[in-house]
Amino acid sequence: MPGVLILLGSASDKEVCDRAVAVLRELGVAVKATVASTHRTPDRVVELVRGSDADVFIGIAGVAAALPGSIAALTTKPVIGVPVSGKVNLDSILSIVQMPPGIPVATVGLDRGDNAAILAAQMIALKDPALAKRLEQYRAKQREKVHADAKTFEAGYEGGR
Ligand code: RP5
Repeated sequence: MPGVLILLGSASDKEVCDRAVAVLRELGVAVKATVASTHRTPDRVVELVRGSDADVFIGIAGVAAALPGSIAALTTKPVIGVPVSGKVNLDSILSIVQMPPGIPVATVGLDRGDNAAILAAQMIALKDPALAKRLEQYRAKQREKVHADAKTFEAGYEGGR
């Protein structure tokens, strides 16, 4: 399946995955998501990554979040890592961002499955003009929302005077 393969370290990361899947679906990007823990099921991670024809991988994991790095070790395709929040937070961020030289993972913010999805779509859009156009429209929608919010916000203050 060309598109995006998302691996979650645990079903407990589902909420972050849902955000990524929602954005990818909105952008019309094929996506498959499944649970595969690099600590608890290392063989499953190897099988899934080696057997995948995805263009981009997203690894979502918390605590000692080795999953995105493990995916990156198995492929030369781009890997995006999403650190999941927990009791400490910096644990997952540093585990994903501090990759050794030669095996990069593009790391987005804590729980930012949505940004991982957009970044993945931007990568795929380099060779997909129709997707590039949908990304432009997605950006335009965000712009319009800020303008609308600004109007509502200002009107709220004017009403309070
Ligand atoms: C990580 O450990 C997972 O990605 C999850 O964020 C965290 C906790 O996992 P569970 O104990 O909820 O399965 O591997």
